[in-house]
Amino acid sequence: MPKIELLKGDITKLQVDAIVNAANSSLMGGGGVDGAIHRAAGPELLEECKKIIARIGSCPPGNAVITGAGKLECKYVIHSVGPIWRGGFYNESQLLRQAYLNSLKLAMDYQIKTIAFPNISTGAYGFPKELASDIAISAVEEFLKENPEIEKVIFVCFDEENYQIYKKKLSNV
Ligand code: AR6
Repeated sequence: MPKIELLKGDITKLQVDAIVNAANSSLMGGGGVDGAIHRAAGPELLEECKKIIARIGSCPPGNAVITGAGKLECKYVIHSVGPIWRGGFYNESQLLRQAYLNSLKLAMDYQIKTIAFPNISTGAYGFPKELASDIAISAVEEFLKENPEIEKVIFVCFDEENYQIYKKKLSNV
């Protein structure tokens, strides 16, 4: 069975152990997938995020934190902060890679077996989609090689452009 899967649609509907949120450093919610996840999960999610921020101050790009999932079908939400694209001059690629890897590390810490990612940074944060998909796929593939305990990683594409990019690149999995 392939370990990496591709889906088109709304990540909030998935029944997996964890879904990843493309959050911002404040963890206070926002638009895009972040807004959709907070709406679907209900106010509990924001309460948990507030507690984390009270403890850590902020969640910088490349980092991730984990909460419960409120009313969602999954067990956990991993809030991962991608970089804002600023022309590629500010270490954005490395930070995006870290956003994926740190999410997967948290998944390992919590014995998460199935995890779904949105296309972090490719919406409001403007990261070029082709480049972002290369980084996301290679980070996940490398991590899975070292950590076979994770059973399934799903890339969830919401927009058609990302879906077509991932479909082309994952046609061999
Ligand atoms: N399910 C899956 N993917 C989605 C959904 C959904 N329901 N809705 C949108 N997407 P964005 P970013 C896709 O902007 O670029 C927020 O305001 C969308 O098509 O959500 O990392 C945060 O609070 C795109 O491919 O996140 C931050 O301030 C992808 O999700 C900022 O935006 C990411 O787009 C983060 O920007």
